[in-house]
Amino acid sequence: MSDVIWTPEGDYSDIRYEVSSNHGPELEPGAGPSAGSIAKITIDRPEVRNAFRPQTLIEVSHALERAREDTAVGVILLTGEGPLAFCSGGDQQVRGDSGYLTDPDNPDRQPSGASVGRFHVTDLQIQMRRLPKPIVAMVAGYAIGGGHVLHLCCDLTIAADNARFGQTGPKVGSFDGGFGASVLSDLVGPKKAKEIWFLCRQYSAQEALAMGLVNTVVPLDELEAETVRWCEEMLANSPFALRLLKASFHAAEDGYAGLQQLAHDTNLLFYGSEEAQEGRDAYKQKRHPDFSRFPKRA
Ligand code: S0N
Repeated sequence: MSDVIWTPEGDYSDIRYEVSSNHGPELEPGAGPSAGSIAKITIDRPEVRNAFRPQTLIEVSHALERAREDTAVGVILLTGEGPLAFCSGGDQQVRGDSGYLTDPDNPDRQPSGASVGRFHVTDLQIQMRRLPKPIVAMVAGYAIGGGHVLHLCCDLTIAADNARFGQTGPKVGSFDGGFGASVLSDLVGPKKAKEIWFLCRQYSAQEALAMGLVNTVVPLDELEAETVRWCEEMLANSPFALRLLKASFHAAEDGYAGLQQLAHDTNLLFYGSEEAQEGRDAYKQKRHPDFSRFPKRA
Protein backbone atom coordinates (compact mmCIF):
# COMPACT_ATOMS: atom_id res chain seq x y z
CA MET A 1 0.00 0.00 0.00
CA SER A 2 1.00 3.61 -0.46
CA ASP A 3 1.16 6.27 2.25
CA VAL A 4 -1.34 8.55 0.55
CA ILE A 5 -4.72 9.14 2.13
CA TRP A 6 -7.68 8.39 -0.15
CA THR A 7 -10.82 10.42 0.47
CA PRO A 8 -14.01 9.04 -1.10
CA GLU A 9 -16.24 11.40 -3.05
CA GLY A 10 -19.53 10.95 -4.87
CA ASP A 11 -22.29 8.41 -4.62
CA TYR A 12 -21.81 5.45 -6.93
CA SER A 13 -23.01 1.84 -6.95
CA ASP A 14 -20.51 0.14 -9.28
CA ILE A 15 -17.36 2.15 -8.73
CA ARG A 16 -15.51 4.09 -6.04
CA TYR A 17 -14.09 7.55 -6.62
CA GLU A 18 -11.33 8.71 -4.28
CA VAL A 19 -8.94 11.64 -4.24
CA SER A 20 -5.47 11.48 -2.73
CA SER A 21 -3.76 13.69 -0.21
CA ASN A 22 -0.67 13.48 1.96
CA HIS A 23 1.86 13.14 -0.84
CA GLY A 24 5.50 13.09 0.08
CA PRO A 25 7.13 16.53 -0.29
CA GLU A 26 10.09 15.26 -2.29
CA LEU A 27 10.23 12.50 -4.89
CA GLU A 28 13.94 12.26 -5.35
CA PRO A 29 16.90 14.55 -4.66
CA GLY A 30 16.49 17.65 -6.79
CA ALA A 31 12.87 17.03 -7.69
CA GLY A 32 10.38 19.78 -7.02
CA PRO A 33 7.48 19.45 -4.62
CA SER A 34 4.62 17.20 -5.61
CA ALA A 35 1.70 19.37 -6.63
CA GLY A 36 -1.88 18.22 -6.76
CA SER A 37 -3.86 15.07 -6.27
CA ILE A 38 -4.52 11.72 -7.86
CA ALA A 39 -8.10 10.70 -8.58
CA LYS A 40 -8.55 6.95 -8.15
CA ILE A 41 -11.46 5.27 -9.94
CA THR A 42 -12.05 1.67 -8.85
CA ILE A 43 -14.44 -0.65 -10.68
CA ASP A 44 -16.07 -2.33 -7.71
CA ARG A 45 -17.72 -5.52 -8.94
CA PRO A 46 -15.24 -8.16 -7.78
CA GLU A 47 -17.92 -10.89 -7.77
CA VAL A 48 -17.84 -10.79 -11.59
CA ARG A 49 -14.12 -10.03 -11.87
CA ASN A 50 -15.04 -6.33 -12.27
CA ALA A 51 -16.98 -6.90 -15.48
CA PHE A 52 -18.72 -3.70 -16.55
CA ARG A 53 -22.41 -3.24 -17.16
CA PRO A 54 -23.79 0.00 -18.64
CA GLN A 55 -24.25 1.52 -15.17
CA THR A 56 -20.57 0.85 -14.42
CA LEU A 57 -19.50 2.71 -17.54
CA ILE A 58 -21.89 5.58 -16.94
CA GLU A 59 -20.35 5.96 -13.48
CA VAL A 60 -16.75 5.71 -14.72
CA SER A 61 -17.59 8.36 -17.29
CA HIS A 62 -19.07 10.60 -14.59
CA ALA A 63 -16.02 10.08 -12.38
CA LEU A 64 -13.65 10.92 -15.24
CA GLU A 65 -15.52 14.16 -15.83
CA ARG A 66 -15.35 14.89 -12.11
CA ALA A 67 -11.58 14.32 -12.15
CA ARG A 68 -11.23 16.46 -15.24
CA GLU A 69 -13.11 19.38 -13.68
CA ASP A 70 -11.21 19.15 -10.36
CA THR A 71 -8.29 21.51 -10.85
CA ALA A 72 -6.43 19.92 -7.93
CA VAL A 73 -6.35 16.57 -9.76
CA GLY A 74 -3.38 16.11 -12.06
CA VAL A 75 -3.41 12.37 -12.74
CA ILE A 76 -6.15 9.74 -12.85
CA LEU A 77 -5.68 6.16 -11.78
CA LEU A 78 -8.08 3.49 -13.08
CA THR A 79 -8.19 0.12 -11.35
CA GLY A 80 -10.38 -2.78 -10.28
CA GLU A 81 -11.32 -3.91 -6.79
CA GLY A 82 -9.25 -6.74 -5.35
CA PRO A 83 -6.24 -8.71 -6.49
CA LEU A 84 -8.06 -10.98 -8.96
CA ALA A 85 -9.08 -8.63 -11.74
CA PHE A 86 -8.62 -5.18 -13.19
CA CYS A 87 -11.67 -5.78 -15.39
CA SER A 88 -13.10 -8.76 -17.29
CA GLY A 89 -14.88 -6.69 -19.93
CA GLY A 90 -18.53 -6.47 -20.78
CA ASP A 91 -20.89 -8.21 -18.34
CA GLN A 92 -22.16 -11.09 -20.41
CA GLN A 93 -25.23 -11.45 -18.18
CA VAL A 94 -26.64 -8.15 -19.43
CA ARG A 95 -25.49 -8.50 -23.00
CA GLY A 96 -28.51 -8.16 -25.27
CA ASP A 97 -28.97 -8.86 -28.95
CA SER A 98 -28.00 -5.30 -29.77
CA GLY A 99 -25.46 -3.93 -27.35
CA TYR A 100 -25.73 -4.06 -23.58
CA LEU A 101 -28.98 -3.61 -21.69
CA THR A 102 -29.29 -0.94 -19.06
CA ASP A 103 -32.25 -2.77 -17.57
CA PRO A 104 -32.01 -6.48 -18.46
CA ASP A 105 -35.35 -7.22 -16.77
CA ASN A 106 -37.11 -4.86 -19.17
CA PRO A 107 -35.25 -5.18 -22.45
CA ASP A 108 -37.88 -3.18 -24.31
CA ARG A 109 -38.05 -0.37 -21.79
CA GLN A 110 -34.61 0.93 -21.06
CA PRO A 111 -34.45 3.68 -18.39
CA SER A 112 -32.46 5.85 -20.75
CA GLY A 113 -35.45 5.84 -23.09
CA ALA A 114 -33.66 3.73 -25.67
CA SER A 115 -35.50 0.63 -26.85
CA VAL A 116 -32.29 -1.23 -27.69
CA GLY A 117 -28.98 -1.67 -25.95
CA ARG A 118 -25.82 0.16 -26.94
CA PHE A 119 -22.06 0.04 -26.43
CA HIS A 120 -21.47 2.62 -23.73
CA VAL A 121 -17.83 1.58 -23.67
CA THR A 122 -17.06 3.10 -27.06
CA ASP A 123 -17.96 6.57 -25.80
CA LEU A 124 -15.94 5.96 -22.65
CA GLN A 125 -12.86 4.98 -24.65
CA ILE A 126 -13.03 8.25 -26.58
CA GLN A 127 -13.51 10.19 -23.34
CA MET A 128 -10.35 8.56 -21.95
CA ARG A 129 -8.35 9.39 -25.07
CA ARG A 130 -9.47 13.03 -25.02
CA LEU A 131 -9.26 13.63 -21.30
CA PRO A 132 -6.43 16.16 -20.90
CA LYS A 133 -4.83 14.52 -17.87
CA PRO A 134 -2.77 11.32 -17.83
CA ILE A 135 -4.74 8.17 -17.00
CA VAL A 136 -2.81 5.28 -15.45
CA ALA A 137 -4.16 1.72 -15.41
CA MET A 138 -3.22 -0.14 -12.22
CA VAL A 139 -3.67 -3.79 -13.12
CA ALA A 140 -3.83 -6.69 -10.69
CA GLY A 141 -5.17 -9.98 -12.02
CA TYR A 142 -7.15 -10.18 -15.23
CA ALA A 143 -7.39 -7.41 -17.82
CA ILE A 144 -9.50 -9.34 -20.29
CA GLY A 145 -11.81 -8.53 -23.20
CA GLY A 146 -13.23 -5.03 -22.94
CA GLY A 147 -11.24 -4.72 -19.71
CA HIS A 148 -8.07 -5.22 -21.72
CA VAL A 149 -9.17 -2.46 -24.10
CA LEU A 150 -9.74 -0.13 -21.16
CA HIS A 151 -6.10 -0.56 -20.10
CA LEU A 152 -5.05 0.01 -23.73
CA CYS A 153 -6.91 3.32 -23.64
CA CYS A 154 -5.04 4.39 -20.51
CA ASP A 155 -1.84 6.35 -21.09
CA LEU A 156 0.33 4.15 -18.88
CA THR A 157 -0.13 0.70 -17.34
CA ILE A 158 1.47 -0.51 -14.12
CA ALA A 159 0.99 -4.27 -13.77
CA ALA A 160 1.23 -6.52 -10.76
CA ASP A 161 3.14 -9.75 -11.23
CA ASN A 162 -0.15 -11.68 -11.14
CA ALA A 163 -1.66 -9.70 -14.04
CA ARG A 164 -3.04 -11.60 -17.04
CA PHE A 165 -3.84 -9.90 -20.32
CA GLY A 166 -5.89 -10.99 -23.32
CA GLN A 167 -8.86 -10.64 -25.60
CA THR A 168 -11.72 -13.14 -25.66
CA GLY A 169 -14.00 -11.63 -28.30
CA PRO A 170 -13.88 -14.37 -30.93
CA LYS A 171 -14.58 -16.95 -28.18
CA VAL A 172 -17.66 -15.15 -26.85
CA GLY A 173 -18.96 -13.68 -30.09
CA SER A 174 -17.76 -10.10 -29.91
CA PHE A 175 -14.85 -7.97 -31.03
CA ASP A 176 -13.48 -4.46 -30.62
CA GLY A 177 -12.04 -3.46 -33.97
CA GLY A 178 -11.73 0.16 -32.82
CA PHE A 179 -9.05 1.17 -30.31
CA GLY A 180 -8.96 -2.49 -29.25
CA ALA A 181 -7.35 -3.32 -32.58
CA SER A 182 -5.60 -0.10 -33.64
CA VAL A 183 -4.00 0.90 -30.35
CA LEU A 184 -3.04 -2.70 -29.65
CA SER A 185 -1.44 -2.97 -33.08
CA ASP A 186 0.49 0.27 -32.51
CA LEU A 187 1.77 -1.05 -29.19
CA VAL A 188 2.76 -4.61 -30.06
CA GLY A 189 2.81 -4.65 -33.88
CA PRO A 190 0.16 -6.00 -36.24
CA LYS A 191 1.28 -9.67 -36.21
CA LYS A 192 1.21 -9.89 -32.43
CA ALA A 193 -2.05 -7.92 -32.24
CA LYS A 194 -3.70 -10.35 -34.64
CA GLU A 195 -2.35 -13.27 -32.62
CA ILE A 196 -3.86 -11.80 -29.45
CA TRP A 197 -7.27 -11.34 -31.10
CA PHE A 198 -7.37 -14.44 -33.32
CA LEU A 199 -6.16 -17.00 -30.75
CA CYS A 200 -7.58 -15.43 -27.57
CA ARG A 201 -4.62 -16.59 -25.47
CA GLN A 202 -3.78 -15.08 -22.11
CA TYR A 203 -0.40 -13.44 -21.49
CA SER A 204 1.48 -13.03 -18.23
CA ALA A 205 2.63 -9.69 -16.88
CA GLN A 206 6.21 -10.42 -17.96
CA GLU A 207 5.09 -11.35 -21.47
CA ALA A 208 3.03 -8.15 -21.59
CA LEU A 209 6.10 -6.15 -20.53
CA ALA A 210 8.26 -7.81 -23.18
CA MET A 211 5.79 -6.92 -25.94
CA GLY A 212 5.36 -3.29 -24.82
CA LEU A 213 1.82 -3.65 -23.49
CA VAL A 214 2.68 -2.35 -20.01
CA ASN A 215 5.22 0.08 -18.56
CA THR A 216 6.45 -1.96 -15.63
CA VAL A 217 5.71 -5.05 -13.54
CA VAL A 218 5.90 -5.02 -9.75
CA PRO A 219 5.06 -7.47 -6.96
CA LEU A 220 1.35 -7.41 -6.17
CA ASP A 221 1.85 -6.01 -2.68
CA GLU A 222 3.84 -3.07 -4.11
CA LEU A 223 1.39 -2.28 -6.90
CA GLU A 224 -0.36 0.73 -5.42
CA ALA A 225 2.78 2.26 -3.90
CA GLU A 226 4.63 1.99 -7.21
CA THR A 227 1.67 3.32 -9.18
CA VAL A 228 1.37 6.28 -6.82
CA ARG A 229 5.12 6.95 -7.26
CA TRP A 230 4.66 7.12 -11.04
CA CYS A 231 1.67 9.43 -10.57
CA GLU A 232 3.63 11.65 -8.18
CA GLU A 233 6.45 11.97 -10.68
CA MET A 234 3.95 13.22 -13.24
CA LEU A 235 2.29 15.52 -10.68
CA ALA A 236 5.65 17.23 -10.18
CA ASN A 237 5.81 18.06 -13.90
CA SER A 238 4.10 20.81 -15.89
CA PRO A 239 0.39 19.94 -16.24
CA PHE A 240 0.03 21.87 -19.48
CA ALA A 241 3.05 20.16 -21.00
CA LEU A 242 1.54 16.78 -20.07
CA ARG A 243 -1.78 17.85 -21.58
CA LEU A 244 -0.17 18.94 -24.84
CA LEU A 245 1.95 15.80 -24.99
CA LYS A 246 -1.08 13.53 -24.58
CA ALA A 247 -2.92 15.44 -27.31
CA SER A 248 0.17 15.33 -29.52
CA PHE A 249 0.53 11.57 -29.19
CA HIS A 250 -3.11 11.13 -30.22
CA ALA A 251 -3.25 13.80 -32.92
CA ALA A 252 -2.23 11.56 -35.80
CA GLU A 253 -3.77 8.37 -34.40
CA ASP A 254 -7.18 9.96 -33.85
CA GLY A 255 -7.27 11.78 -37.18
CA TYR A 256 -9.26 15.01 -37.43
CA ALA A 257 -10.60 14.50 -33.89
CA GLY A 258 -7.04 14.23 -32.57
CA LEU A 259 -5.93 17.29 -34.51
CA GLN A 260 -8.98 19.16 -33.28
CA GLN A 261 -8.04 18.54 -29.67
CA LEU A 262 -4.44 19.60 -30.18
CA ALA A 263 -5.59 22.68 -32.12
CA HIS A 264 -7.94 23.74 -29.36
CA ASP A 265 -5.28 23.15 -26.74
CA THR A 266 -3.15 25.69 -28.58
CA ASN A 267 -6.25 27.89 -28.72
CA LEU A 268 -6.42 27.70 -24.92
CA LEU A 269 -2.88 29.05 -24.77
CA PHE A 270 -3.63 31.70 -27.42
CA TYR A 271 -6.58 33.00 -25.36
CA GLY A 272 -4.06 33.89 -22.65
CA SER A 273 -2.07 36.13 -24.99
CA GLU A 274 -2.42 39.91 -25.36
CA GLU A 275 -2.79 39.37 -29.10
CA ALA A 276 -5.96 37.28 -28.70
CA GLN A 277 -7.24 39.57 -25.96
CA GLU A 278 -6.86 42.58 -28.27
CA GLY A 279 -9.36 40.94 -30.66
CA ARG A 280 -11.82 40.24 -27.86
CA ASP A 281 -11.45 43.69 -26.27
CA ALA A 282 -11.83 45.50 -29.59
CA TYR A 283 -15.07 43.65 -30.26
CA LYS A 284 -16.43 44.48 -26.82
CA GLN A 285 -15.34 48.13 -27.14
CA LYS A 286 -16.87 48.39 -30.65
CA ARG A 287 -13.59 49.51 -32.28
CA HIS A 288 -11.29 48.07 -34.94
CA PRO A 289 -8.67 45.73 -33.46
CA ASP A 290 -5.07 46.98 -33.53
CA PHE A 291 -2.74 44.02 -34.02
CA SER A 292 0.14 46.23 -35.24
CA ARG A 293 2.21 45.83 -32.07
CA PHE A 294 2.31 42.06 -32.30
CA PRO A 295 5.30 40.46 -34.07
CA LYS A 296 4.95 38.54 -37.31
CA ARG A 297 6.95 35.66 -35.90
CA ALA A 298 9.64 33.85 -37.87
C1 S0N B 1 -11.75 -13.15 -16.31
C2 S0N B 1 -11.67 -14.66 -16.21
C3 S0N B 1 -10.50 -15.19 -17.05
C4 S0N B 1 -11.46 -15.00 -14.72
O1 S0N B 1 -11.44 -16.40 -14.54
P1 S0N B 1 -11.60 -16.99 -13.05
O2 S0N B 1 -10.67 -16.27 -12.12
O3 S0N B 1 -11.45 -18.46 -13.17
O4 S0N B 1 -13.06 -16.57 -12.55
P2 S0N B 1 -14.47 -17.13 -13.05
O5 S0N B 1 -14.87 -18.23 -12.18
O6 S0N B 1 -14.46 -17.39 -14.51
O7 S0N B 1 -15.37 -15.84 -12.80
C5 S0N B 1 -15.83 -15.52 -11.49
C6 S0N B 1 -17.25 -15.05 -11.62
O8 S0N B 1 -17.26 -13.90 -12.41
C7 S0N B 1 -18.13 -14.05 -13.52
N1 S0N B 1 -17.62 -13.29 -14.65
C8 S0N B 1 -16.33 -13.14 -15.02
N2 S0N B 1 -16.24 -12.42 -16.11
C9 S0N B 1 -17.49 -12.04 -16.45
C10 S0N B 1 -18.06 -11.26 -17.50
N3 S0N B 1 -17.29 -10.66 -18.41
N4 S0N B 1 -19.39 -11.11 -17.53
C11 S0N B 1 -20.17 -11.67 -16.60
N5 S0N B 1 -19.70 -12.44 -15.59
C12 S0N B 1 -18.38 -12.61 -15.51
C13 S0N B 1 -18.12 -15.54 -13.77
O9 S0N B 1 -19.26 -15.92 -14.52
C14 S0N B 1 -18.12 -16.06 -12.36
O10 S0N B 1 -19.43 -15.97 -11.85
P3 S0N B 1 -20.08 -17.20 -11.03
O11 S0N B 1 -19.21 -17.33 -9.83
O12 S0N B 1 -21.46 -16.74 -10.73
O13 S0N B 1 -20.02 -18.37 -11.96
C15 S0N B 1 -12.97 -15.34 -16.68
O14 S0N B 1 -13.98 -15.03 -15.76
C16 S0N B 1 -13.42 -14.93 -18.02
O15 S0N B 1 -12.88 -15.38 -19.03
N6 S0N B 1 -14.44 -14.07 -18.08
C17 S0N B 1 -15.10 -13.67 -19.32
C18 S0N B 1 -14.24 -12.69 -20.09
C19 S0N B 1 -14.99 -12.21 -21.31
O16 S0N B 1 -15.21 -12.95 -22.23
N7 S0N B 1 -15.42 -10.94 -21.30
C20 S0N B 1 -16.24 -10.34 -22.33
C21 S0N B 1 -15.41 -10.00 -23.57
N8 S0N B 1 -16.11 -9.08 -24.41
C22 S0N B 1 -16.14 -7.79 -24.11
O17 S0N B 1 -15.67 -7.34 -23.09
C23 S0N B 1 -16.74 -6.93 -25.16
C24 S0N B 1 -17.08 -5.56 -24.66
C25 S0N B 1 -16.48 -4.49 -25.44
O18 S0N B 1 -15.56 -3.96 -24.91
C26 S0N B 1 -16.93 -3.97 -26.78
C27 S0N B 1 -16.25 -2.86 -27.19
C28 S0N B 1 -16.55 -2.24 -28.37
C29 S0N B 1 -17.56 -2.73 -29.16
C30 S0N B 1 -18.24 -3.87 -28.80
C31 S0N B 1 -17.96 -4.49 -27.60
C32 S0N B 1 -18.80 -5.67 -27.31
O19 S0N B 1 -19.43 -5.69 -26.27
O20 S0N B 1 -18.84 -6.59 -28.10
